[in-house]
Parts: sequence; C-alpha cells; structure tokens
Amino acid sequence: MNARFLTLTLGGLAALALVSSDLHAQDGMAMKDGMAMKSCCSPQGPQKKSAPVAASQTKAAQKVTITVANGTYSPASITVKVGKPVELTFLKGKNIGCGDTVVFPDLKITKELKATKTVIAFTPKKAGKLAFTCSMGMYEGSVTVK
Ligand SMILES: [Cu+2]
Repeated sequence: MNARFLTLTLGGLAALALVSSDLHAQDGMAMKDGMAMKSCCSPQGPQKKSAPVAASQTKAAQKVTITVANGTYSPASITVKVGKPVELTFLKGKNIGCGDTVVFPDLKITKELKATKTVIAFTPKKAGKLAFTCSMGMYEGSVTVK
C-alpha cells in the first residue's frame, strides 16, 4: 500500500514539475514578447533621413543636443569641424529602449544616458565619419568631421 502511495505521489510531483516548467516557459515567452515591443531595435517604420545639422560653434567647443526617442536620434546626422572639442548632449525621450546606451565604436565610448542629460565630449583628430549607435548597434547616427 505504502509503495503504491509513494508511486502515485511521485507521479503527481512529476506532473506538477512538468506543469510548472511549462508555466515558466510561457513566462519566458511573454517576457521576450514584452521586451521586443519595447526594444528600440524592433521595426518602427522607416527612419527619416534628415539633413545633417551643423554643430553650433562657441569659442571653446562645438555643441549639438541630440534627443533619443522611438528608435531614432534627432538629429541623426551632425557635422563638426576637425581639431576642435565637440560636446554632444544626449537627452532621453520616449520609448528609448536600448537607446538608453550610446556607443561610439570608433572612439571607444559607451555611455548609459542619465535621466537629465548626458554629455559626450571628444576632439576629432581627423576628417571622416564617426558612427554612434544604441547598445545593440542598430539605431544609428553619425558625426561627420570636416
Ligand atoms: Cu537598439
């Protein structure tokens, strides 16, 4: 009798374990879907190509403020002059997703954006194009150095 009871109990536990692992799998799926919805890298429609914005020149630096929202940088394309300090101020907009980290691969700069504003400063040493992206490398903006 006891052995039979034990077998039944074990069977019950195994069934429970199966049910609960099923539930976990579903939880995982649901979470993944939720993240995909929020991800800046999920399709958001075509990214608008806007004209490059020239940095505003002060004596000490050349400055641009960039807002990150809904999978895009505004402006996404910036022009600066070579050899003069650049100050890019990043602001967090809506639906920022993984855009809350800005990466400049060529400059080896990775910065998590603060709630208020985040300044990324560097001095371009040569003409060319410096890309910047979200943490997953999919949102893209660029600084053209002339
Ligand atoms: Cu991304």
